[in-house]
Amino acid sequence: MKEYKLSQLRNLVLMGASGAGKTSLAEQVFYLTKSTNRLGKIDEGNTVMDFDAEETAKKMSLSLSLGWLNHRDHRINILDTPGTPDFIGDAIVAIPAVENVVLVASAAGGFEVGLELAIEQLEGRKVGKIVFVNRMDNEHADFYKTLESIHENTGLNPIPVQLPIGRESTFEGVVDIIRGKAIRPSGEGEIPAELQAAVEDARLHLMEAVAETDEELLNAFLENMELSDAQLMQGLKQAVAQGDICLAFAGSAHSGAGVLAWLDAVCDYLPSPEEANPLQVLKNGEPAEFVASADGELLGYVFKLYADPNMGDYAYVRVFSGSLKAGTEFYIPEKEAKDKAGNMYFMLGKNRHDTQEIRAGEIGALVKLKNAKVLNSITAVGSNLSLPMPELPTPTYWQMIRAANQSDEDKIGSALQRVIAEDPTIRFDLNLETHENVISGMGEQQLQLVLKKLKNRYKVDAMMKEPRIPYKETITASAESQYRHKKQSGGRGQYGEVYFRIKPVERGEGFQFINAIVGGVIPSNFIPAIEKGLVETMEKGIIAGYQVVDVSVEVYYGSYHDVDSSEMAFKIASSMALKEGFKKCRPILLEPIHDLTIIVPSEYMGDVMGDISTRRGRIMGMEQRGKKQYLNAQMPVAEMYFYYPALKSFTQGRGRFTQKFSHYEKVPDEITAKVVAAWQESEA
Ligand SMILES: Nc1nc2c(ncn2[C@@H]2O[C@H](COP(=O)(O)OP(=O)(O)O)[C@@H](O)[C@H]2O)c(=O)[nH]1
Ligand SMILES: [Mg+2]
Repeated sequence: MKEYKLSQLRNLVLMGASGAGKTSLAEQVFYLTKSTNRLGKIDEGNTVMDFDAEETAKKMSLSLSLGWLNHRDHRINILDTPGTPDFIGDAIVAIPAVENVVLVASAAGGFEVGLELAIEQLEGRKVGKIVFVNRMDNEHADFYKTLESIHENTGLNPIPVQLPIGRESTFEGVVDIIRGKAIRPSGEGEIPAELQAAVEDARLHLMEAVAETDEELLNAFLENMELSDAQLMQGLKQAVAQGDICLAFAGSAHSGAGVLAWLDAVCDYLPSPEEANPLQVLKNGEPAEFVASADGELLGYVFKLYADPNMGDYAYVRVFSGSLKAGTEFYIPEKEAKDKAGNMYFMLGKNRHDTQEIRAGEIGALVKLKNAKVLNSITAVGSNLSLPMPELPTPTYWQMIRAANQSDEDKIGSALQRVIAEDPTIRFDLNLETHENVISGMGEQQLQLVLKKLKNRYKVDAMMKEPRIPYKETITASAESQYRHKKQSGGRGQYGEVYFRIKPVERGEGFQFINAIVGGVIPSNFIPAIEKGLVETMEKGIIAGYQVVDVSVEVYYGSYHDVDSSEMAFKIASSMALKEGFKKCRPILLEPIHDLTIIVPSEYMGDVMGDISTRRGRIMGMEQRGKKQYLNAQMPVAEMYFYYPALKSFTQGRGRFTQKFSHYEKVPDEITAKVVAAWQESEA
């Protein structure tokens, strides 16, 4: 492979709604630049980027994939991401791996929720962003309306640098307003007469937008009411690299019109890795700036794992500085561990091209790493550098998961680990209260895909169902209780008797055991058995099968038998005394309550607030930010587990939320009665 200088490299991630045409655009550019020799189609399931079996079956991207091409002595790396909100994690993690985000919008689809979500991920990030208005060949395609609707709904203001020539069936190419040329698949020409005025307008609009990003340029612009070509180019590149301006393009991934013109613009107007310097890094854990260079210190980033069942796990890696060479050791600061780069590749979909090194500015894949995972830095052994990592959204959807057949129980663990390592937003925990394995993430589609991968790749049948609510049991009053366990028929007998005072304690105090036995009415060697009887009973639950918390039990009296008393006898007596006493103490259930921040366009606020109260939620406050309302609320987990699908349905998919545990709170009596009855039935 040819050695490219940093200035000849461009790294792009394609983001936007599912169906906008990201994968088709990638396919078209690979074909037009002869990276591939045939044009694959989504509908035929033969594109370069959607190579996974699940993707070809669904005819849509479900996971990030990598590709590259050469154009005009530049090398362009393209990361294609899935547009479904469930799979946003891949894109969030990929953004720091590139200098440029290409927001692919459909010219014909109306405003797209997936695009809005993508744009939200760019807030506050210093990354180049451009809008590619695709599907210009489509019925109802409207370049200007699409840009307007993006501006109106998200506040992002894309400024055209290329204008479409024609639309729908007459869409034939674009005019580049900086170069002043019409560019059609057949070649370059003069600007069509009917577009002259629009091009003039757009050029002035672009100059104005560029001038507004820099004081010196603004003064120059105000003086002459225009910028020189050199001023415009320099200001434009600078503004794009800083993320201060968003350029807009038009094209059709389907016909290819506008696509090569856009690739030219990628080379001419978008920042190279060199222009993105300095990088924000951490030095000994503290924020610092770092100038990346081809012969500088090694610094890289792992942004995707792909578990190929036959070839092993691929780690997709961006190298920012220095060079990662095959056969060398490197360090992962987040793991405080070393790893070794074995074989390495440049990936075009699933096709591997061997390489001996991945140089600064390039993106490649490593295999058989021992320690490195997604969101890890790659540094030289002994380095004090690392990269700040993007924050991931909290889960919004939960399911318990287990093997469908008991015989698969041993296999499911390791297969599940490999599958979920591919998607950084999926979490997997054993819930200590309900003893269920709970898998959580961004939505149903995402978790269903986990089941499919388990089956197709690892031959494990798994099932999911609603998780149990991790209720807890506690009491609201004090009582005394007594139990004598006595069995003295035949053989060695059993004998133990305890007297308890049972009291509620403060929320969060857990279990307190007080030994108030005096005068040896129970010998001290039996006291631990009494405590053990209590702990075991509390773990199992008393009224509904949930852990008992926030209770104090004082053993203050009892009796024993010289021969028949045993630890077992006292354990049983203790357990029985607690069970009987507990029921006299007005027991209740506690349920976990979470803090939610719900983010919706303002027009849905009324519906969202009404719905929260039907879910036993409490509104804690709200704040308007841009076009969105941020609503803080508290909601019981029992309602939150099912909240996301509902929120999506009455906000046309535009609502979302983040959440975290807040506290435990009393369950309303009528719900407690139902939970208790259900448990009694299952025990009967
Ligand atoms: N008419 C038309 N259809 C397109 C265009 N780009 C993509 N499509 C179709 O739109 C559907 C979704 O395309 P895809 O590339 O999978 O979109 P993605 O989800 O953004 O990757 C497929 O059926 C494509 O054939 C385009 O420019 N024009
Ligand atoms: Mg796609």
